This record gives sequence, C-alpha cells and structure tokens, in this order.
Amino acid sequence: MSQEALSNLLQENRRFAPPSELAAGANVTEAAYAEASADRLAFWAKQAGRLSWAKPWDEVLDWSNPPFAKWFVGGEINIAYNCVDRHVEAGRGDKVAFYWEGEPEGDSRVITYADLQREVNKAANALTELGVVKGDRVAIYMPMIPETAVAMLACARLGATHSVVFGGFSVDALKTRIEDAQAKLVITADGGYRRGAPSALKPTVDQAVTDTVENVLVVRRTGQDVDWTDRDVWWHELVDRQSEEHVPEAHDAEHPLFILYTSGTTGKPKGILHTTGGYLTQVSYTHDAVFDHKPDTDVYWCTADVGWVTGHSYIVYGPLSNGATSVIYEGTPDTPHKGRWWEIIQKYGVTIFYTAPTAIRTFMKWGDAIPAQFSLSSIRVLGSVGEPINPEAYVWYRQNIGAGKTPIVDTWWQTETGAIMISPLPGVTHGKPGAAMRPLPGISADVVDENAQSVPDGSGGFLVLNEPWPSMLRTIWGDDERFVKTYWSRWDGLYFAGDGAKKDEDGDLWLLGRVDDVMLVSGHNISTTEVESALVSHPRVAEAAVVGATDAVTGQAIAAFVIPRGEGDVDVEELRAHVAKTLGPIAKPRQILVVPELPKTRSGKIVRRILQDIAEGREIGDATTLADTSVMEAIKKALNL
Ligand code: 6R9
Repeated sequence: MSQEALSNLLQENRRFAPPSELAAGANVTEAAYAEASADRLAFWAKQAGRLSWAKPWDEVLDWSNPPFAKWFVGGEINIAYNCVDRHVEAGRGDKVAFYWEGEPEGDSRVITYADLQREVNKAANALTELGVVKGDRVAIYMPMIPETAVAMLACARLGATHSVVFGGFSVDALKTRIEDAQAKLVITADGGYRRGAPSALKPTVDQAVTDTVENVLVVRRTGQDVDWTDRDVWWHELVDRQSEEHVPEAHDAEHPLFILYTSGTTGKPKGILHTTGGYLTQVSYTHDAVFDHKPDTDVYWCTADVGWVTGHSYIVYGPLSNGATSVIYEGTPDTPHKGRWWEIIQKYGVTIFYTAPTAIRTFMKWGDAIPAQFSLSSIRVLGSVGEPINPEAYVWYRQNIGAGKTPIVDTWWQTETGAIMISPLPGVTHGKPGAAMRPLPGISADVVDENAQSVPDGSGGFLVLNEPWPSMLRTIWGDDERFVKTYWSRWDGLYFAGDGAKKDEDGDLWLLGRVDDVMLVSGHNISTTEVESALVSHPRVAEAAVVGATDAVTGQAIAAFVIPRGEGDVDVEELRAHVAKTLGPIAKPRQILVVPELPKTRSGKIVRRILQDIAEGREIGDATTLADTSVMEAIKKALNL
C-alpha cells in the first residue's frame, strides 16, 4: 500500500438506537468506558475477579519485555473448573450447558452442567491413562459434537495444550499442524454429518499421524467403517469406564491453553499461542458485555465451527465461563431444508445469535420468505464476525432475523487477539450498518498512517492496537522471532493487525478488509470491502468478491465476481454503473463475472488469491484450505475455464 490513506468512498447514514428496554437493563453501560480508561489495569483486574482463582495474582501485567506480555503474574487457575465445576458447586448443575442438535433430524442431546462435569472428568482420567500429562500437546480433529468441547475442557483441566484442527482440512494441513505442535495424542471421530451424509474423518488422521503421536482416540459418531491399528482407542471403550471424579490442578496464569493455526497468505501456518488467565478473563468479560448475556434467561447460539477461534472463545470458553445455555449444531444450514437454522432458533427459543456475514448473504440470496416461516421473536441480540458486514447485509439481518428492532453487534477481532476487541455494546451504542464502532472498555486501538501518526476523524489508514490486552497471543508456537516480525515490527510499540480501517466524522471505526487486499487503481487506494458493499447494495446481487487484477493502463483494475440474487440474467453493465454511481467512477469495475459460488475458507473469508488467478488468466493455485473444494468446479464451469 502506498503513502496515501485508504479511500473513504462509502456513504452510509442509517443509524439505529439501542432498544430502551435493553439499554435500561444492560450488563454494561457507558460508564464502563470512563472507568476503564481511568485505570485500565484496575479494570482488567476487576474483570479477572469474575473468575475463581486458586491463587491470586501478584501483578496484573508484566510488560517489561515487550511484545512478550504476562498477565495476572503469579496467579493460578483451572479453566475447566471455572467453566464447569464452579457452576455445579453453585447449585446450577441442572442448568443446560448445551442443546446439541445433530444434522440428522431428531438426533439431539441435552447436556447439563452436571453432565458436562462428569464427562470432562472421565475424559481427563482417560487422557491421563493414555499418558497425557501437563504440557503435552493434543490435536483435536472433530465434527461439531459435544465430545469436542469435552475433549478441549479435559485438556484444559490437565494443562495439556490443545490444537484444534478444522475437520474439513486435508491430510497435509492436519499433518503439518500435528508435526509443528509435536502432538502426543490425536482425538477424532469416525466421521460427522455434513449435507445429509456421513463424512469421514478417521482416514485423514490415519494418513496424517507422525512419530510423536502415541494414540488416536476415536469417538464413534456415524458408525461408518474405519481402519484400526494398535495405536487407536475407542472413546466409548476408554472414557466410559473412567471415574467421574477428578481433582483439578491449578495452572499458572501463563500456562499454554491452546495453539490455533492461522494459514495466512504465504508460508507455513502460524501456531497462535494463547495462555490461561488473561484469555479466560477477556473471553468471559466480552461474552457478558458484548452480548449482554443473562445466564438465567438467555439461550445463546454461535454458529461458528469449533476449528475457528470464534468456536474456541464464543462456543466453549466464554459462554461456559459465564454459565450460559448454548446451542451447538452439527451440520450445514441447508440440511434437510434452507430454514434449518431458523427452525433451531424457534425450537430452543434462542435469544442471542452470533454468525458471519457470509452466512447472512447466503440467506439473503435464498430469500426473505424462508426465515419468515419461523418464529424468531425470542431473539434480542444479533452478532456478526469474520469480515466487514456489508451495510445491505446488516439491514437485511436486522429486518428479517431481528424483526426490524434487534441491535446488531459487529465484532472485530482475530485469532491473534483471542477475544472481541472492537464492537458496539448493545445497550449503549447507536448502530451504524457496516461499522464496528469503538474499542471495548479496557481496549485501546487506533488508525494510523505510514508514519504511525494517528489519522484525523474522517480519514483512513492502518488499524493498530497500542496497548497490550489480556487475551493477546503470547507468541507463535516455537517461533518468537516470527511473532515479533509479523505483528510488532512495522512500527515501534504497535501491534499491526493487517487490516485497513477508517475513522468516520464521529471517530467511529469502519473496517476495510486486509491491507494486502487493497487495490491500487490509477494511483488511488480502493478497498475491496467498499466495492463489494456497493455491489451487494444492488438488489440483484447476493454476494460479491473484488480483486485487483494487473492492468497495463491503470496498474491494477477492479475485477468483480458476483453471485446473483433472484431469478433471470444479471445486467453487468447496470452493475458497473451502479458502483460508479455509489462510490465514484474510479471504483467502477473493469470486469464483472457472474458466478454461482465463491471460494471461501471455513470462517467465510473469500480466498482472493484464487480469484486473482482467474482474473489474470493464470492457472489456479492451491485450493486446499477451502471449506468446500467443489466450489472451484462450479466456478470454472460457469466461466468456461
Ligand atoms: C474472529 C476472526 C481475523 C480477520 C481480521 C479481519 C477479519 C473479523 C471482522 C473482520 C471486519 C469484523 N474480521 N471480524 N473484519 N469486521 N467484524 O475472524 O478471526 O479468522 O483470525 O480472522 O478477519 O480482517 O483481521 P480470524
């Protein structure tokens, strides 16, 4: 990206005030911002007090060796105890922890906190019998079933560091992750249900295990045939016969809790390391504050896969630390019909719903009539995560899922940040479609120019975090140097998130996508996000992905891929004119290609590299991290490639 700040082309003036009832009873009020900025460390110490510590900390933050932070120094805590046992001890053992909904209809389970305690204890005893001890690494390659959360909590209880690998990843992806973490155990299942059929997992593990792996622990989920070796152990044979008692040991606040790999655009995946006390403090606080979670009345559903950081922080650790009742769904949103998610919301009376813009745009494409068939009146807070939410998708979500009145929290954060960093508070903030708004209380962020100078309101630049935060990544597993180089070396003392952002006239923040994706057209920086949002604001466009393609005249030219909404042919000239009208002639795409699907990762992020290959007429590169590799065939067919 050049010296010039990111463009600021999009005009979006709609505003939504928090509903007065929600504002009146909100967990967090405006006062929290002032309280936190008066004494940030005292604020976080107070939030850490939400948890039950075996030994209090001596110091809130040790930042004497930046960027290597230590939070709650000297404190000791057990995460599984905080997420499970403590609720049972407080007399809430009968409260539902998880309503689990399998993909095959009628296949559901209800798991109370007392059930969860028994299962986690048995699993911890089973892992101990397999020789897993504190400090070992355990890889988890699972479908979305309750045993996945149980396995994570059992590791946390023992102090074994888990590395969850998304169940859609290939042999190579799993193997490099097992190797890098030197996992001693892999926990998997025979398979899981996806799109109406069992989908195997165990054969991938069989090919991916390396020398360090002593055992593979296998949950029987689908009952499909699996190959078996001496190394393999059935979960039901080992775990079911264990004692239901297990005494949790307290772990140091900085004990490694988990490694989660992010692929990045180049090179070997980065093992993002999160530790114990600070991580749980911030996921617990943010789950309470951002979703206004009320443990006695709310039914919470985060639709993420547990292989994504959102699943770690907002399906497992955040909600359980707050004694939440959550829904977990195993399968895809269109099985056996396109209203499955809304049917689940109706069935369980979901009150807080957290999903990704990619899913929202898919539902827009499927049409308003589908959610309209279900009662969604229980919903009182909606959330979004994973990429900037296009204003049009925001308004559709509010209108069709939120009955035109439910606040939407657009939550910006990363695998690296561990927990939500920038978001509206549903009882405080006036929502603006497309804006993540302000850093949360206790969090400090800014938008800076090339020289690390804070930009004025109304301008764009680079999003940075300028104070350490409790759930920050501690390093890249085994590679401190890469940690410093990747995140902390661009400007002294600032964490560079890799995202572009702008401050509007009120000083509120709008995320503009990864800076690597910013296009340079005739000397102007144009954000892919803004052009995509302009396209999605046209009634005939459901989804759009934009890339900069090399162009002899303009340096880069805008190439857009759109998925149509509604029936009939799409007039691409009309779409080009619409973008020119919305953002200005400079942002008019050189070409627009109509496609049935877009290449995406599991967390819904568009893999622009692949689209760039198409736009520049190259052979299509590595597609192994796509959520669904068949998408590429559909695109090639539509474009006659
Ligand atoms: C939680 C998660 C991180 C990247 C991040 C940014 C994008 C996530 C966003 C958002 C705009 C939001 N991102 N949430 N951009 N608005 N509300 O997604 O983690 O998979 O590591 O991705 O996702 O580009 O830098 P991760």
